[in-house]
Amino acid sequence: MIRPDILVAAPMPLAVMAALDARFTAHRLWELGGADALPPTTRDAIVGIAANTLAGQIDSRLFDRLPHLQIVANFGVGYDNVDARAAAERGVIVTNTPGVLDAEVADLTVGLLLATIRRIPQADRYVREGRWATQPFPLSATLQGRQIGILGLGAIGKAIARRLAAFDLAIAYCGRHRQPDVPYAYFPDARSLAQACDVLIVIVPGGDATTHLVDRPVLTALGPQGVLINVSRGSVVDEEALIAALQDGTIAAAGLDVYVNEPHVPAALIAMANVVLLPHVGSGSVATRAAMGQLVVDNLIAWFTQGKPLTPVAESRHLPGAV
Ligand code: 8YV
Repeated sequence: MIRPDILVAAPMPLAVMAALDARFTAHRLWELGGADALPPTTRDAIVGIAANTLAGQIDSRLFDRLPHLQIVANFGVGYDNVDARAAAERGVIVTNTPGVLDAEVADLTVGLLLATIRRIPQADRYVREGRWATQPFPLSATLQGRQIGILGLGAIGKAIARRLAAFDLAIAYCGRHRQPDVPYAYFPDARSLAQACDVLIVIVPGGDATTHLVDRPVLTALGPQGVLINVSRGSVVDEEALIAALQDGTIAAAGLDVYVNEPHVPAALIAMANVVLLPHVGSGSVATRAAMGQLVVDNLIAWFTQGKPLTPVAESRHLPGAV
């Protein structure tokens, strides 16, 4: 088989890099000094990109430099790092990694929620600092009796809802449409959902349509017992409004896996005792990252051998080969 030239935008798990090297001529962007440094012969040869949410924007600027690009296979279910509309205009297919990480992210979300409300990391620090012998750890708030609001009831949102239903909690959701086949209460916008709940779990896709969906009025509606959990994208929450809301008691606590300017976390959040901060690890187990990487490889192979990607994103589905 010919070995198509692909650009790997950021390092992938080692086994995934090996699988890419086995089937493709894989150009490592981080070793080449960035897109502008690519020699013209390489640019002309590249027909695919293995992208990663960590690797910056894959957009028209890059597409302009790669005249023979056919497919962008993204390592991640979210693909706000890829301008999928601009890609479609050029006939370039975009794929993502749905399905293989839903359970992992949902598990982590439940863990982060419990950690935030029961103050598990703070309790761990308390023991390590030798403070238990002096005074018992202060009692925490409770998860029990809470009204859970899920902002974005896609596959991961549903996996979170199923898990929290097993905790005997009332669940409501907000999304673009009411879903007739789910047993949870529906609210048409983030503010009315927050008004009805005291836990708000953010799991909508990132991008322009959801930027600052959670703003000051939504946080005010969540209320002084309110807990915000964000496992989607930092851009969905107005980070400054969140910091102010945590500082002045508008809401009680937050558990965050994502931030506006990753990997930089605002010093104001780090300084607060009522937040639990994770370094974007929702899908971050060895097994799940391997499954995501395999799906990136399989999408590229399916495209170049059969002209048919496995998991094209919505913006690509009208393109030849994607249906
Ligand atoms: C990242 C994610 O892809 O799937 C997503 O949308 O945010 C993550 O799984 C992962 O952190 C690798 O960059």
